Amino acid sequence: MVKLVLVLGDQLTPDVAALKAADPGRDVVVMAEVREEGTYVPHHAKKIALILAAMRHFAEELREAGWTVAYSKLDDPDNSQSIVGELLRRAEEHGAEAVIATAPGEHRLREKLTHAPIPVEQRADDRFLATEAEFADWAEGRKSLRMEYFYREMRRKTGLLMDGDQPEGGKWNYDHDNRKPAKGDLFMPEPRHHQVDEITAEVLELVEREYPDTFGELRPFWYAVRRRDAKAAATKFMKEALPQFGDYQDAMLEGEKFLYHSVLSMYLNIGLLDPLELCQQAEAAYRSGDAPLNAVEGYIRQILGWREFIRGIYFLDGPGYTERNGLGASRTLPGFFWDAETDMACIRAAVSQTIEEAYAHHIQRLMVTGNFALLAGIAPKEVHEWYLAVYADAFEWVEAPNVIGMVLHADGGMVGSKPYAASGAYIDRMSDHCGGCRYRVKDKVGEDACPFNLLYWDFLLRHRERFGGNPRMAQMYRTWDRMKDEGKDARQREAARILEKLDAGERI
Ligand code: DLZ
Ligand code: SF4
Repeated sequence: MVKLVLVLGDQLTPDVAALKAADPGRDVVVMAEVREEGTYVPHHAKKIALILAAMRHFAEELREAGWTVAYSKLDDPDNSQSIVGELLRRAEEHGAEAVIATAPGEHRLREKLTHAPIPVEQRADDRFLATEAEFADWAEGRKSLRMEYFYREMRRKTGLLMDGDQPEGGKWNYDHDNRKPAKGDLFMPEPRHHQVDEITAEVLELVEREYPDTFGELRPFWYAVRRRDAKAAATKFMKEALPQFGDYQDAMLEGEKFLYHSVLSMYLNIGLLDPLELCQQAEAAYRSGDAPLNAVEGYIRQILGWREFIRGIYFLDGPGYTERNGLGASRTLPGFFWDAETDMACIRAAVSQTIEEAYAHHIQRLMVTGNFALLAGIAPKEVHEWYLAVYADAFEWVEAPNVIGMVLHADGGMVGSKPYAASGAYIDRMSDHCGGCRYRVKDKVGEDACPFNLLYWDFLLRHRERFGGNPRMAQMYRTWDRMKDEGKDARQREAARILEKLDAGERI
């Protein structure tokens, strides 16, 4: 009996679990562009275009490999505009009574498939280096879950950067070498730009027509949408940027949107690239002497350690994860997250490039927009939905634990043992934004004081009960206690003024 094989927009891998379990001579692949997936958050236009164009190219790839593909275009008048609706429509068309799927990367869609009025077998997504069950075993009985220990196990398991049973170079982690501020370099590499072919051109017009009010700039559209182009982008990164990636991975420069970052996560997260292959490619660059160990270890840790670790947390914790609000934050997300209309130069740079590219690198996301949301006490659900909407690589399994756990420390400390709160001094050290800012990063109080400086103390004081006993934060509380009363009063008064302006929707 014919079965339907569901392939979602982030499952574009020829040997994804559902395809492996199906029979190309008998079964029908269902791929569907649907409004329900395009609107659960106001996704960036480039993100929607990436997914739909990559889906259309992948459908071609499957047809060439001998599959029958029932593909629903977004503007097909018969399109029911939901994944389950399209499965039911295709089931009737093809006389199918069952569906094979690869478990989606989001609880919402897993539940929809579980409750669909047709049996859907959800097979484990094995495009990851650790299975959900393996992670649960590792986590079982541990008092706290720390990426570093999980990462070491993954190094041993895969043999990546190992020298026998010891880490290559004698250390597991070279993060200490990876905190250099960058200087503008005439020869800074650019991520690979790709031509828009006929299929993609049609998708761009479709996105303009069907999602006219969605966030972000659609054009110029330069992403890869085919596997071979994504691979070419990876090869370019390994050659041109990886050698410097380590040193400058935390740096920010005005006008430099990508620095030495790979800008491959959007391809990796929709299945155009394979995580193990990327790690092996990076390791090969080290072994051949083309990239130093600190860069290659740092890069591999992001994929083998961090990416797998947070996926483990998301599925271990269950559907309630996105409701977590461990610090009781309730402020509304300021409008400048959407339009970059702020005098804070660092935030303006991060949000502007997000509008243009659906991309910002990890320190912009963590220490600029994220740090601001943490310090100002913005409701985690709103911050989470913003990140999920605006970044091309954002799917809930990866985005939610990064934002709710790492950025906002709202998951009760599952992802991190302390919040990444920082004053303007951190941004000043790692970037050149402060020089051109209306605010003065050196001013701790006064009209021109950097808002990060004021909100930083306000945050620490609001949560003194929770963090006062944390040895890694004790120093900051001692600094506060030693401050003169006038200084304390001024800081608190001015932080309250900034928060009032935020609440009133005034420009800051
Ligand atoms: C993000 C997205 C968008 C915008 N559109 C579609 C779509 O039309 N069809 C589809 O199959 N998938 C889409 N996606 C990706 C899904 O939202 C994603 O598979 C789930 O969130 C699970 O990670
Ligand atoms: Fe950002 Fe403050 Fe520096 Fe301005 S002064 S760029 S707000 S850190």
